[in-house]
Amino acid sequence: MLMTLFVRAALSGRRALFLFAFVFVSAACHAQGPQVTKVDPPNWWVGHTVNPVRLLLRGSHLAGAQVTASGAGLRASNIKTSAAGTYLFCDLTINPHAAPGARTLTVTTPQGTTHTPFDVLPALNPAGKFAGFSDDDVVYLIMPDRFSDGDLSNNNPATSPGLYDRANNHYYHGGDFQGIINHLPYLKSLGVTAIWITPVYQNVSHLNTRETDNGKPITDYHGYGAVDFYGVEDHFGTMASLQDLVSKAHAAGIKVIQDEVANHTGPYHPWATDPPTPTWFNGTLANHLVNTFDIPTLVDPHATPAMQKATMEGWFINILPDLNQNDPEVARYEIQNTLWWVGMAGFDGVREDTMAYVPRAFMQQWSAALRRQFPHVEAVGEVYNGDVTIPSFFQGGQARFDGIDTGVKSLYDFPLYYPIRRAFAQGQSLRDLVSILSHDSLYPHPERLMTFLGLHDVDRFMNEKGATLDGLKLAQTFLLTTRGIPMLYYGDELALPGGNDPDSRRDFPGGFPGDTANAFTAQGRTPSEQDIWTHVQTLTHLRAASPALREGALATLYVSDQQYVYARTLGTDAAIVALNNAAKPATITFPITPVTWPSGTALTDHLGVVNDARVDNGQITLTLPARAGAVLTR
Ligand SMILES: [Ca+2]
Ligand SMILES: [Ca+2]
Repeated sequence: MLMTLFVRAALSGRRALFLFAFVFVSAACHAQGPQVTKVDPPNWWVGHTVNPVRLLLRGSHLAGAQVTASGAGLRASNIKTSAAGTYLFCDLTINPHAAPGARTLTVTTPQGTTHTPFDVLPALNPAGKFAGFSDDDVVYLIMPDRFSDGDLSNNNPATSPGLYDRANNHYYHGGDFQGIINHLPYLKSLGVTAIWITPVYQNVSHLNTRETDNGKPITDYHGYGAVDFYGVEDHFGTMASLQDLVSKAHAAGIKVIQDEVANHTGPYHPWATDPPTPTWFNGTLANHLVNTFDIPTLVDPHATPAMQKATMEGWFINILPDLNQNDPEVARYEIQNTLWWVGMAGFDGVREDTMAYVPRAFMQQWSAALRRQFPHVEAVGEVYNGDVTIPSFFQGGQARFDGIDTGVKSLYDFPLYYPIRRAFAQGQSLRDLVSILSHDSLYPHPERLMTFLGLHDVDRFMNEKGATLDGLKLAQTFLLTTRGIPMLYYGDELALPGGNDPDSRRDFPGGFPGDTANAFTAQGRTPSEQDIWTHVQTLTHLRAASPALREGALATLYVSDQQYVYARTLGTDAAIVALNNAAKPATITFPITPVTWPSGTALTDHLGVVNDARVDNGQITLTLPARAGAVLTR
């Protein structure tokens, strides 16, 4: 910090002018030969489905440059340089028999030559990686900065100093990959089979003064402000520690889903002031539209492109530069970037942020490329809207009126999220849940929807009006027994409170030095935390043990304002879930068809609230306690 102040003070006066003059004169003396400061991607694989790979070099004096690759098996072609001479694109063809190893790219102009390294990697080995995810999984969302600090040495990196302050909820708190590694046994014990980690791209290394809170600058601890799509955020670790996390998660039977952003860059990305092509962004820093989030126009066959323009091309919160995927160079860069991260880290799935604001034709091209290289890797898209007719339009598996099938098989179930909150927190009718589920035929694959009761962009469940621990447990019972891929937000297994972002992103208790309680252990949890935790664990274990609860058909057996009973059936496996959302006990009778349990069958309630359930001539009569649910099997 002192050092930073000193440098700033030194640069603020006449000395800065002197330094500038020195650098300028020095560069002029060196005849302006080409310089390369960055190569995206820095490496690629032999035998990859993308061949040639398109390279983007950044530097200076690159206008008109030629590129040759030294060493066997590489050939550069289709070179294009930017007018300002700060970018060079080229195709790099990798011979299928090329030996893996270090290579050198030689960049030449009439003024000089420079060399830059490029690595050829061995063909990707899919063993134990790239597995995808499905309704057999229980997903757990982690914000790396807020989960656990396992490496104190990266809290205030020399390359991005002054951004660490646990007392400021807009600053980095020290959480990292090592913290997640340390708590893989905790996740395993909870019954988690996949983690979704928010973006790990390198974000800006200084305060963000363009996006402020009450006039105060913030940091991009959340990871959504990439300044380098090929860099790992230095507060979280390195590519090596990310690879370590993924391989240790895999060894524990836990998959890893990467969070990526194709729609925009962070405000400080170097491209924002110097784009690689004139059409790299929709608009410019000085002159662009603002995203109006008018998603309904995107599914409207009668909407004109003009009506959709601001939503598709506007800059998110007027700050984040909107990438133009209709520029083929952008599309190619972004597709390769996705394949690079999956290949490098070994991810099993990709979460696509703000998917609706990216052209559908691009999403189709992107998901096809992903599937070509990684046939099992799945993508989950964020279409932030509660109207079933809207997210369903974006789900892969079916071409829509525009002739496009996005190929993105999973989507977040925002339409089900809102009634979950209204019913189980606010005590409103359960009929709303049934009503949303009744529209499932609009989705090509309702079983692939990722269901949730909270995530990092909304208030915590416990901050919802009317929320109680019993209500949270009911919501979790529903989430983990209905159709779809259940996703848990870190800390909801402890009923962690939190209002608006960033309050909803509080540190996991026990994950950080000096924490007074450690909720990673049973001894460190309060009795009510332990109660919720055990409830979630019971449900994940039930789900793991029952194919019907994971993959079974969903059948509604009984609905009233505050009671809801449904069955999950798969072959001979079946479970019946009965929920009472009322503040008083309820006695209900319902038919069990399509479940075929014979009359007289005694049933077990795995949540321990009903102890005498029995089938009687195709019906069950149950008395449920106030605000409680039962999961019944034979
Ligand atoms: Ca740390
Ligand atoms: Ca866009």
